Formats: sequence, C-alpha cells, structure tokens
Amino acid sequence: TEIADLDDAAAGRSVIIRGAAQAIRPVSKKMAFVVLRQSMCTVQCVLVASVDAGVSTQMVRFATSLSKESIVDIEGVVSLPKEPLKATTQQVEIQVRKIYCINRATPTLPINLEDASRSEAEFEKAEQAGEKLVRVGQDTRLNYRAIDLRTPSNQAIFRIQCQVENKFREFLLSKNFVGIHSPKLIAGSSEGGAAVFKLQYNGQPACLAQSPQLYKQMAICGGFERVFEVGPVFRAENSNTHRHLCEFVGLDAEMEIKEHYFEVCDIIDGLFVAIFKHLNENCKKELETINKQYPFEPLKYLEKTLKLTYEEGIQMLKEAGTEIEPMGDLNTEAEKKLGRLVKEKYGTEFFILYRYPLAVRPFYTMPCYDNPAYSNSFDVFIRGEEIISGAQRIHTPELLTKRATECGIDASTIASYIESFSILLHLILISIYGHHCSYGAPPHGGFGVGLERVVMLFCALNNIRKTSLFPRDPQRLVP
Ligand code: ATP
Ligand code: AMO
Repeated sequence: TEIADLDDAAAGRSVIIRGAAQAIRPVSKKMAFVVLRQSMCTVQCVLVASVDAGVSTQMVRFATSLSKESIVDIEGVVSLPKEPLKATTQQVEIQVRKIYCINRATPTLPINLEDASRSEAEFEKAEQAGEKLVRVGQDTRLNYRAIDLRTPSNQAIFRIQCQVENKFREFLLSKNFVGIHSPKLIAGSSEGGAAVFKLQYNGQPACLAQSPQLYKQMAICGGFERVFEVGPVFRAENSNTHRHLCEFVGLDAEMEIKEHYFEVCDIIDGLFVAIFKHLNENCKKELETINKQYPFEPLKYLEKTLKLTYEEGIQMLKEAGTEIEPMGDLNTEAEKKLGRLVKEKYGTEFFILYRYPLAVRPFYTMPCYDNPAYSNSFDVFIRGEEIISGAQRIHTPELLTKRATECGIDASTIASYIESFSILLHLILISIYGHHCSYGAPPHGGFGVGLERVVMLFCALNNIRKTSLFPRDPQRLVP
C-alpha cells in the first residue's frame, strides 16, 4: 500500500505498508505510536496491546526499541482519528496488528531528520520556549546527502526538478524540436574564458564541455532546424557563490530563425509560462511541502513575458541611483536590484533583458545589424537572478573567425565548428543537388538554461546546492 493513497475512504481496510520509522513515541507499556514515512507522505501507526487484536506487550516493546529510520513492514487496519493529526501528512491512522523490522538503522544517525525538516520559524519558536533543537548545517547535510534527501522538502524539490525537465522536453517536442546528445569530451573551450576542466584524451589535451553550444549549432548546420539537449555542463568555477556549481544540468535549445531572433524569445515565453503553470497546477503538494520548510511567495509572472532592452534596464538602475560601467555587464547586485525595480513597475519577477553590448557576450554572438556595438542577445531573469542566456549566432565563417580571434580564442581549436558554416560547402552542395541544401548555415539562435537555477529561483531557495542532488562545487567532489 502507498501511504499517499490512505485517505478517509480507506477506513476499515487491511493494509501492509513498508516505510521508514521516522518517529517512535512510547506512551505506556501497552501503547506506542510509530510514524511511518514514504517519500513526502507520513502516517501515524498505533500499537495497543490487546488480546482481541493479537497485539502483545512484547510487540509494543519491540516497536519502541526500534531505532529511527529503520525500515519496517506494518500490517494493520486503517481507522479515522478522533482528532485532526498535526504531525503527519495523512489524516488516518493504522491500527497495527503486526510489525516486522526489515533493516535496523544505526541508533545514532548523523542527521536527525525531524530537525533537518524544520523551518527557521519552528527553530525560533522552539528556542523562545527554551527547547534545545539542533540546526543541521549545509555541510553536514551534503556530507550525508543520502539521509538528508529523505526530508519532505528535498523529496519535493527533486520532484519539481523532474517536472521542469519533463515539461521542457514535452513543450519543445510539441514545437518540432529534436532531442540530441552532444559530446562532453571536447577539444577546446566553447564559451571562451578560463572556466574549463582540462584533461588528457589519449595523449591529446582536451576538456569537459562548458556547454553544448558549438555542437547544437553544428546540428543546425546538419539540417535539424530545431534541436534541444538536456545534459551535464562543466564549469571550473573557482569561487563559492550561492548560484554557481562546477557541474550543472543544462537545458539547451537551438533553432533556425526565419525573420528575427525574437522567435527564440517567443519560444522561451511559451515554454516558461507553460512550466510555471504546470508547476502551480500539478505540483501543489510538492510546492506546499517546500513552503512548509522554506516559506516563499509564488512567482509573479505575466501571460506574455516582459521584454526590456539592456539600455532600458540600465536607465531604470540609473534613476534608482545605481550606475553601471558604460557598456558593461550587470553584476549580481545590479541584477537583483533591477529585478526589484521591474517587479515594482511591471508586476513581474520573470523577464527578458535583450540587446546587450557585444563586448560582454561570447564570440559566437551576432552583432546588431543597426549598431554592432550591441548584439542580438538576451538574458532571462527570475527574481533578479539569471536563469537563461541566449542569442542569435553568427552564421558566416569569416565573421566567426574574426570574432573568435578578437575574443582571444585560437580559431584552430574550433576549426571544425567554423568549417560547418562554410559558404563554399553550401554552394558546392547547391550546385550538386540544385536546390537549397541544409549543409549551409541558416540564420539561427538559441538559449541555455540552468536547471538547478530554475528550481532554486522558482521556489526562492537561497542556495543552488539545495537543488542539486549531489552538488559539485569548488570544494566538493564526494559524495
Ligand atoms: P554565466 O556565467 O553562465 O553567464 P552568471 O550568472 O555567472 O552565469 P555572468 O553574466 O557571467 O552570469 O555573471 C554575472 C555576475 O555574476 C558577474 O558580473 C559577477 O558579479 C558574478 N559572477 C559570475 N560568475 C561568478 C563566479 N564564478 N563567482 C563569483 N561571482 C560570479
Ligand atoms: P551561460 O554561460 O550563461 O550561457 O549559461 C547558461 C545558463 O546556465 C546556468 N549556469 C549555471 N548554473 C549553475 N552553475 C554554474 N556555474 C552556471 N553557469 C551557468 C545559468 C545560465 O543562465 N552557451 C550559452 C547559452 C546559449 O547562448 O545558448 C551559455 O552557456 O542558468
């Protein structure tokens, strides 16, 4: 039986349930309560010694001798409680007939799950009442992640994460995108910059992919028109922040552009409105569970996503007293402040900022046609923090080579990428086949999303380590 299915309608039914004994409360020699847990759900099991029910005082004693988190099988009958139950998710009780211990947990677990599941408000209230509770630190949680993951909020967080990923696939498939898998062992850096993990590949220098960027573009050159990928992304970040990991899950998309790169923004608009709706409508229980431990306000978003230019953003910041270095990038503080200003002015915490200066974007970004100091690029923010970067890409090999060189990238390390944009190849193929052939390079653009950041910011969590199953940060390689 699933604990989640136990409601009033189950009253009177005989059940066998396997779960973890989350709490064990002896009442007397003849009575005890065991709270049984399966993922996000808990149910109260009642042991009362009685000849009629076949429950002995030894059975009650055995139950109270169990250590917390032991895995047990319980046979019993579902009943309705006399008063509403505060400590469990289910509003029924199990009158226990038999209890079997399947695997006894060590009596001193490194994490007390009841403490690990409490909200900050609960701690404060308990402290005021003079009660001594132990706050479980982030490092302890991550050192014993397999136990920490059992808290209801963690169970909910990773179910939300799964739904975001699933909706990303589902939405893009419905828009004729094709799922691809690009290599993670690659010859050179794809984003520029120093943040790559270097390694040896059969005697050749290589690195772990910083993004599927070059390959998703080459798939467009390969004729796929619209592609997406869900996969690991590696960044040798060397500083500790609340929102950077050394390995994260990238949700990437790339598509041909027919007329304007806003076609990419339109996909993002439809995609994220669909994701937010899905979470709010179909993941109520998960969101409530997270909210209990980490209270947050639901995300404010508009049915049609707000788009502002970089210059408009800079102007809003300027009027509010924050100057940005001319044609410079927004730092973390400025991004957060802009998030607050946009929320006040437009009533949304989800927006797109576009037309960034070319100088602050990667080499493959298309300059604006009307002013090459700017670019056909954008970032997308949730609650004042970046979750997406995207742009139209350069699709001619000459400009691509020039921009790579200007950005300090040795064009020879990305020769096969640049080659796939070759006009020459395109022309040869047209002459052979006599029609437009997809081996050329159509105008295209795309975007990359950080999955952990989406979940962190949708739920207003304060640290990306909370939304990574086994986070990899500059200090952490185990577990
Ligand atoms: P990405 O680097 O993938 O674009 P990001 O959120 O780091 O994601 P950036 O535009 O690179 O976005 O950086 C925005 C700001 O975040 C930077 O100006 C800087 O203040 C801060 N920042 C970026 N990377 C780091 C880092 N590794 N450590 C500390 N702060 C950083
Ligand atoms: P960018 O480098 O901005 O763009 O990355 C895209 C998105 O990935 C997430 N992200 C991270 N998440 C966790 N830890 C990190 N260290 C980290 N770095 C980035 C963010 C970010 O918005 N190739 C481009 C995308 C494109 O243009 O298609 C790229 O990688 O949510």
